[in-house]
Parts: sequence; C-alpha cells; structure tokens
Amino acid sequence: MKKRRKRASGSYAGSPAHSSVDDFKTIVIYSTLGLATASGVFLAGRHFYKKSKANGAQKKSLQEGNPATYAKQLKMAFDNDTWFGWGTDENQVLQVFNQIPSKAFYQKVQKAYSDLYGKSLNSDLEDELSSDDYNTVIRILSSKNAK
Ligand SMILES: [Ca+2]
Repeated sequence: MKKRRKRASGSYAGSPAHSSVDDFKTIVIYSTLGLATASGVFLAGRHFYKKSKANGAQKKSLQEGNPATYAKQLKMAFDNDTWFGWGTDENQVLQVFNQIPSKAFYQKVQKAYSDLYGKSLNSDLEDELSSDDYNTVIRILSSKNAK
C-alpha cells in the first residue's frame, strides 16, 4: 500500500504539459502492448482449444472402443522403424494391449487389423516383438476378461 501511494504522487510531480504528453505516450505504449498480449492470448487459447479438441476426439474413439483405432496404433508401433530398416515401439504395443478391454474385444482388433492390412495381427506380433515382449503381450491378454 505504501509503495503504491509513493509512485502515484511521483507521477503527478512533473510540469502539467510534459506529463500529459508522457501520459499519452504511456497510453499508446500500454495499449499497443495490451493489444499484442490480447491477440497472443487469443492465438494461444485457440491453439490449446484446437489441441484439446483433437485430444478429446482421440480419447472419445478410444473410449468408444473402436477396434480399428487399436489396430492402427499397433501397426504404427510395428512400423516405428529406424533408418536401418527395423525396429518396433514395444512400449506403444504394450500400452495398446493394456488398454484393450477384453478378449472378445481383442478378436475385433484382430479382425480390424486383417481388414486394414491384409495380415494376421498374431503373426505380425510374433515377427515384430522379441519373445519376451511377445510373452508379455500374451500374459496381458490372458489376464483380460472374456467379454
Ligand atoms: Ca518394425
């Protein structure tokens, strides 16, 4: 409180003509800055809105349990190859399997995978994963409810 009063009395101490020019400058500077900040906030806000909307759509399709979404995520993880032509994102594969709600649902994912890519998901899993990771996937699947 004390500081504020001191600053306010200081700004009224100069000659009246000079201080009104200074005030005008201050107004121009602050309104320009204010405008820049406002449009910056607007753009950032719009960016985050768009992003959260996209995330929302993605979440929704997972919650709705679209088997094709899971099949695509697995395929993307399989195709996460390095420049020398091989590689798989094992963590992504395991994450997808953790999200799959049931054994019955996994069968739908298998169907979606073969519809999309013309290949068997099981044999691609065997090809893409180490035997340890493959066994982990099987273990995750066998712990799921049937439906
Ligand atoms: Ca691969």
